[in-house]
Amino acid sequence: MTTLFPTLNNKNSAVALIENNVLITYSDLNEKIDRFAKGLLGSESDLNEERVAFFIPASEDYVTTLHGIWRAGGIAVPLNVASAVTELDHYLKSANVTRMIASGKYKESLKELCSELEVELIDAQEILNRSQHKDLPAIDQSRRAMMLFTSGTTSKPKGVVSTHAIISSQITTLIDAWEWTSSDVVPLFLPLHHIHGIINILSCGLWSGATIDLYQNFDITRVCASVAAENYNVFMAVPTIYVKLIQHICKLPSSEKDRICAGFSSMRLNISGSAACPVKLFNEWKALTSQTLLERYGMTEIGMGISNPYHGERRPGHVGQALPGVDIQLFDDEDNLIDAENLAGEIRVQGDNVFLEYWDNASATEESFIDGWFCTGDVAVLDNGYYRIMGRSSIDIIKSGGYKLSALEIEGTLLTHENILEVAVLGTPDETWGEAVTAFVVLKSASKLDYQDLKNWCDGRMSAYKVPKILHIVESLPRNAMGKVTKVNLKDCQ
Ligand code: MCA
Ligand code: AMP
Repeated sequence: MTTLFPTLNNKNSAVALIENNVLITYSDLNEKIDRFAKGLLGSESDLNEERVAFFIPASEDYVTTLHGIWRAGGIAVPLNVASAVTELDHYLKSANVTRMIASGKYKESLKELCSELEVELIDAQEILNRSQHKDLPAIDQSRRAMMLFTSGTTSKPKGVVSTHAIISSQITTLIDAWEWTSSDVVPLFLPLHHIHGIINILSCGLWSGATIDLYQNFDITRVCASVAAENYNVFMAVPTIYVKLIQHICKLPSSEKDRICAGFSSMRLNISGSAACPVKLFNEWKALTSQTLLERYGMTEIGMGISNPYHGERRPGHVGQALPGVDIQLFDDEDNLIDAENLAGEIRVQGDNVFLEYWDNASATEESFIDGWFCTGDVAVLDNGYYRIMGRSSIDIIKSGGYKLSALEIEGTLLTHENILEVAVLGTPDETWGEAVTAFVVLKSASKLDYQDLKNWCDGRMSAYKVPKILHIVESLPRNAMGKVTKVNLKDCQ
């Protein structure tokens, strides 16, 4: 039998997952994954990198499905359960998915789409009940294991493919750097279709033999109660969550506030990532909880690349240094390596952590590498030995609450509104979200549109977190001599 994670075996009686206060041991989870993998295989001996999609919130079923697909030799395609169903069409088609796993209300919501696309929609439980006695395939580490979708900028979202070896490298690097152990207990409330939730929390936790307390969404009251009860010793979140926690905690009566702050203070580690952590936030969190946030930098295509140290100086406004085994260099616009401090350049990455390919898109894969370096599109400087992120090379990428959003995708949807003639979308600075999706709209003559109309119209047409937070109706959009909208000029039009 192939066990890809060393802790997932029949002898490990430690608690792997907590789901709604129910404790699930590693051995129970292992047995279930085994059964699931065999049920999924049916009469086949190996899924041979079939893309199996699943639409499952954080739960034992999610973990069983992910690992079951891995053990059966498939490529796991976890989908965002907060997506508008219309957005899933592209993912299923571009990954050539023929089987999708979901249950309950999630399964219901997919019935129409799956039948239209001739995708078989299966309940996780049904697969477990199908169990057959057979051997599982031996999985070579070089085989493809997972496909996560990155937001498209100029094109539709692309499937980022990683092998088992890449995933192992991403996990073990972080376990060493952040000193994960089997005594760790961590809450997991981030979505499970991105690296932050899947690799940094779920997989590092399970690989280490730690305990993961599962949340189906960021339930701030429950999180704070568990922190106050000192249930956790590690906490990982995006900056927006720390902002929300500060706002929430500071409104509470002082006895409750003190218990929650003491809970955070007693932890061994609080990490922030997925978006820039403002220095103000770093300082406020420290003042409130006495925790020095560890900020790190990553990307779907590379896992984590740069991190402040577990021991040593964690410098506010900086993401730290290259993680062991990850090569990081900055390059200028002419592709020359920058070997001096305080000169801005694009972050490029090499290492065992870097993804294999964009699925079925050799040209996009090729374009994203220069001389073997993966080009992130993020701009940074090296400042006294630590990297500081300066921004992104594309104004069309928005980071809102840790989600990377494509301005062009949102514009494309808004343009189908009958009253909208032209639209430009960009991220504008926002204390809570980092950047707020802001739409500048030119209306068709004699048309009207207010914010609430737009918000209602977006419902079901795009994921709720992509819906513009701000609407500006403008007479025209600024354009350059070539007729291209100059979005930078819009920043002044607010
Ligand atoms: C929710 N809303 C948002 C966002 N999330 N608006 C903009 N941006 C968002 N990210 C809106 C909802 O549409 C809703 O609007 C209102 O906020 C309340 O929604 P709710 O779901 O209750 O909010 P929440 O639970 O407080 O969610 C905020 C969140 C969530 C927990 C910060 O956005 C989140 O989980 N973000 C993390 C995403 C993540 O894991 N990213 C990592 C990818 P209305 O009320 O108007 O309907 S990056 C990555 O993996 C790389 C490798 C890395 O470096 O880590
Ligand atoms: P994604 O492609 O969704 O995985 O998002 C990755 C992007 O998030 C990176 O390319 C960065 O732009 C951004 N990011 C991640 N961590 C940080 C950080 N600590 N500071 C600034 N930006 C970050």
